[in-house]
Amino acid sequence: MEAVRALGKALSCGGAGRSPEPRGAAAEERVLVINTGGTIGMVAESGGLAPEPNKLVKALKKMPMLHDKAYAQERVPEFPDDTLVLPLSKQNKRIVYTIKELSPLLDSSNMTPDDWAKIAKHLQKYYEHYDGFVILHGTDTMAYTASALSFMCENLGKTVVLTGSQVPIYELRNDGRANLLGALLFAGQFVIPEVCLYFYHKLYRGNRVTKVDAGSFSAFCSPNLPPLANAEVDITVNWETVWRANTTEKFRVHTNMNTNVALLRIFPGITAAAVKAFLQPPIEGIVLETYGSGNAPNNREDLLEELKKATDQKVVILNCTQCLRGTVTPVYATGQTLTAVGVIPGSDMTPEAALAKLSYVLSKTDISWEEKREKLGENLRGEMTVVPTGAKISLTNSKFIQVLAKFLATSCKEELEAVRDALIPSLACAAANIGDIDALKAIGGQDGNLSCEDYDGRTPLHVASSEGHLPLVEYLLKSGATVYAKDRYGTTPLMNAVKFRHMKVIQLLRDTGAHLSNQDLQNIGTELCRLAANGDVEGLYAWYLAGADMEETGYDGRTPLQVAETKGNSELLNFFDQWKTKKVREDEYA
Ligand code: ASN
Repeated sequence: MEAVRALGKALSCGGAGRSPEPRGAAAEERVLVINTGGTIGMVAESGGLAPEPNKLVKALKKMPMLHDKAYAQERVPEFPDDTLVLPLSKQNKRIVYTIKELSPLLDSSNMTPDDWAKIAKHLQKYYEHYDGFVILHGTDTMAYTASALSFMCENLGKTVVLTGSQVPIYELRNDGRANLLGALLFAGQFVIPEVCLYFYHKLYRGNRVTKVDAGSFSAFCSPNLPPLANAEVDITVNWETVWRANTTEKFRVHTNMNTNVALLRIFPGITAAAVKAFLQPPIEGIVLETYGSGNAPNNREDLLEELKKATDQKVVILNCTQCLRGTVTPVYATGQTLTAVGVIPGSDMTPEAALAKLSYVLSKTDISWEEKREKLGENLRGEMTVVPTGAKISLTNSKFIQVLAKFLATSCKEELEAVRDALIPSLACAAANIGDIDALKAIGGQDGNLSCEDYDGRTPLHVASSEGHLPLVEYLLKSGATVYAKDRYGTTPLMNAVKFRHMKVIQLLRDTGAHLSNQDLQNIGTELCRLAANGDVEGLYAWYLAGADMEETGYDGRTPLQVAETKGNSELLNFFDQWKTKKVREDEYA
């Protein structure tokens, strides 16, 4: 928390004595850029293109589209050296971004699971300090890293975007500038709580992409899932596709991936000896890349026998198609035979995602081998399609919207969609206001996004937190509502719960990863001293639960405890006594 506050002070209006940000000024969002290497920051050397350390920040500072020098100099003289700021966005936001360069910078062909763990640990370390994250990465293995991070990041609630380029950013014609800018805008302006990959105007789900072109700016494709967002003339986010953790658990990273996994591509004439050699210990799991909709020869007893022997010995085999697009289905006898020897159908996962999932699931020590097999068939991070295609819920199935639409005399699908988009935020906030879970369920069931914002940027979670509707807050969180939503004043659901002193809601939001921001902590010492001066124990307890530091000093340099001591209020002193011994009793204040 100290670090957040230090950064907050450095980036705020210039420290003590300066007037606060003028009313109506753009909101500042903080993004951490983790530079791992890749072509984006490479220079030509005698041995070919290679990453060059300590060069990127200096170069970016000279690019007006990626750094607003005047703003940086005028508003924040203490701007740290590694921190840059984008020009004002169309959405009236300032994205302040800090670049952390990993050492050594790597061509992504040199990356290993240890490097994924290094990135994940950085995400964990700085998670509460930034609104979103960008990872600069080489394109060659970006799909592998994106897939791996999607599993390693558990209960993710913030936007993580991997990007890079095909041509170094230092060259006149390059794709690095646009890719970095797009990634920063997504990470800073939207809460898309996924590990995403941004490339050539499109934001993809990271575990759905594969590199398909070595010589084009459009290097990636997401064959089985449309992009999460398109950055064309306008930025459009496909909110209904966005994957959400649906949990009340805090963000954490899982880094000890199992490396005894491999990819095996079937081909006509593959020998049983080759398969046997491949499946020897220490191998614990393989992704079998099969033909078409998951087929392998069913007239090759020798091959099937090797596969059966391996699954009997608890080697996990996951079936994915060699085709770029499509899914594993039990249509053919040649596919069904594989299931019969214990191979798990992998739906429409990319081989990159399947390998990462295998590595992640096999590394879990708290579940049995049977449970691991089960997990591999489940959709853990949106990496596979579980709803049969064609069964997509369509707007015309929605009774509720139809009734409204009829009332409004609309007729075509586009009109219905427009009606839905316009009404859902208000309806969802109204339902949250009266604590009506059934109404919210009905809205959610209409394809409604329960993180939708009303005209003031307020989400149902803001409203439910203000009202203290605990079961509804829990329902929203489990339905994927984000704890990091900010309304137009920069207020989060946590601050709403603090303001209206709903202790159980504060606790639940904190458990889900909510934390106080720099904005919330400005003048916190003075606020705590004011509460102490008023003998307002409940107010102090609410801030305490939200994570505020009770030792903050007020404008006159006194701590809340010192103020309490001069007041001599016994309830207040009792609270501080409990706080000192780290034993604040919930039942007394909640
Ligand atoms: N070899 C480079 C890398 O993956 C390719 C690139 O970034 N375009 O690091």
